This record gives sequence, structure tokens and C-alpha cells, in this order.
Amino acid sequence: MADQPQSGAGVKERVAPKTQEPLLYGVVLLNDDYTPMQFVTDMLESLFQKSPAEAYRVMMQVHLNGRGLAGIYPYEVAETKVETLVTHARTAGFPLQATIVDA
Ligand code: TYC
Repeated sequence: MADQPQSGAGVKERVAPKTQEPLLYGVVLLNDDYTPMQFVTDMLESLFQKSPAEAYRVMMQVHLNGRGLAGIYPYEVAETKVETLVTHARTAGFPLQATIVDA
């Protein structure tokens, strides 16, 4: 049939998926000497949806090793998590810091 596209004649036979998975980024908490352990644990539970045991484990990882992964998100979500975390920390008078890294 003359009207049918012929395979191998420059017609795309496979089409790329229309949606792409978003790139993911890690929110990494940084240690300091002043933010209370309980505050960090509470934020890991409330903002990063960690169980109490996992929140404590991550907090201790940061306390002992200097940094630790709080969660993995699309970039804008990671940015908002950091903003919310830092706002809560400053309001409470603590210097807690977090950074965004490639996941
Ligand atoms: N090092 C802090 C203390 O001894 C606890 C702490 C843990 C601070 C994790 C920040 O991201 C942090 N009170």
C-alpha cells in the first residue's frame, strides 16, 4: 500500500515516553554543637516522615559523622524541605544547617 509509512524509511517506530521521571536530590543535615538532639529528631519525624527509630538513627549519624541523609526528593521539594527546616530552626534559635546534593 503506497500510503502506509514504510519501516526503515525515516519513520520513527518507537516514540520516547512523554513523561520523564524527575531528577532526585538528597537533603543532607549538617552537624553543629548547639542544635539539641531532640529538635533534630523531631524534625526528621515531622518534616522527613521518619519513624522515631529511623529519626534517632539519622540524627546520631549526623552527630557522630558530621552529616547524614534526611531524604531524597525532586529538586523543588528538597528546596522546600531545607527552607522549612531552617525556618523552624532559626525560629527556635538553633543554627541547624542542611544542604542539597545530587542523589
Ligand atoms: N551535635 C548536636 C548536639 O550534640 C546534635 C545535632 C545532631 C545537631 C544533628 C545537628 O544535624 C544535627 N546537641
